[in-house]
Amino acid sequence: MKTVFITGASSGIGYACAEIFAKQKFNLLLASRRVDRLHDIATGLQTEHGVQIHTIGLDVRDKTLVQKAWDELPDMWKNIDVLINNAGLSQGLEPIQEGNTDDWDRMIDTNVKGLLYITRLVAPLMKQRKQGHIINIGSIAGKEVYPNGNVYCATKHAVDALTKAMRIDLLPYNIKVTSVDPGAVETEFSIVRFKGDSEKAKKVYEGFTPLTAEDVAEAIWFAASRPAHVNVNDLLLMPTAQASGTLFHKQS
Ligand code: NDP
Ligand code: 8X3
Repeated sequence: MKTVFITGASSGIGYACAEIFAKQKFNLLLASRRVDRLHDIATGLQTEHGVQIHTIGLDVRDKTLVQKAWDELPDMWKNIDVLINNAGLSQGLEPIQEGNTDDWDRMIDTNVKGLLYITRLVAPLMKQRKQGHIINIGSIAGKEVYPNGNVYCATKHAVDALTKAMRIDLLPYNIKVTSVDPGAVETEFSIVRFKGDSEKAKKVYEGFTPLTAEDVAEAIWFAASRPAHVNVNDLLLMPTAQASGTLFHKQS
């Protein structure tokens, strides 16, 4: 049985990935800060699909804790076939001159440094086993920059650069590296961006049909399930009603 490691599995795209990979009979290693949610998810998926599931309460920003969690992980869980670097967030939507520097730290530490800390631990074992697949969740925000998106867009551009860099560095070791880059997906993303303001978050998705977390998980599964000789480098996935980071065809 293969193992997938999903960061940010407590909601949205990460949770949808947990469901789809469980259905495909992968064992699941699930991480996020809200460990209670992970336990509920694990119980549900274990009952439904009979796969093995291990949960880790983890803040990917904390390098020391990430290392400790890895050191304490039973060996069988370290043989990861697919790593989905999904944990991420946006905080605030202000012009650069008004930005909150704590928000900037949170985004850079989670979306860039967290992804690096996790990859640094998983990639050496993939190299040793001469197999593996790293799937980084980028964004349309990693392909273009939109008003007030400044630091979030910068972090997703960094993910785009790191995906390309990983593909080069890991080339000799039969390790696939993919970026999956969605446009607007209705998850907890906007609630987090607007710091709990659900009304403001809901407005983002009014007047058009956004992607669902399941749509994105299906694209991720497509990349993960190609034959051994095929790598999906980059998969940009948009709602039909979205043409760019900010251009939507909305019905009033
Ligand atoms: P959600 O807010 O629903 O999920 C985000 C997940 O990341 C949660 O499970 C959260 O878990 C986890 N997470 C956040 N910070 C940390 C941390 N410091 N350590 C560990 N886990 C963390 O949003 P999405 O599912 O939409 O987001 C998933 C990814 O998709 C992100 O990288 C996001 O940037 C990207 N994306 C989202 C789009 C969208 O429109 N929704 C579009 C393009 C890309 P917990 O809070 O329990 O730690
Ligand atoms: C999330 C999508 O358009 O808010 O990455 O940047 S967007």
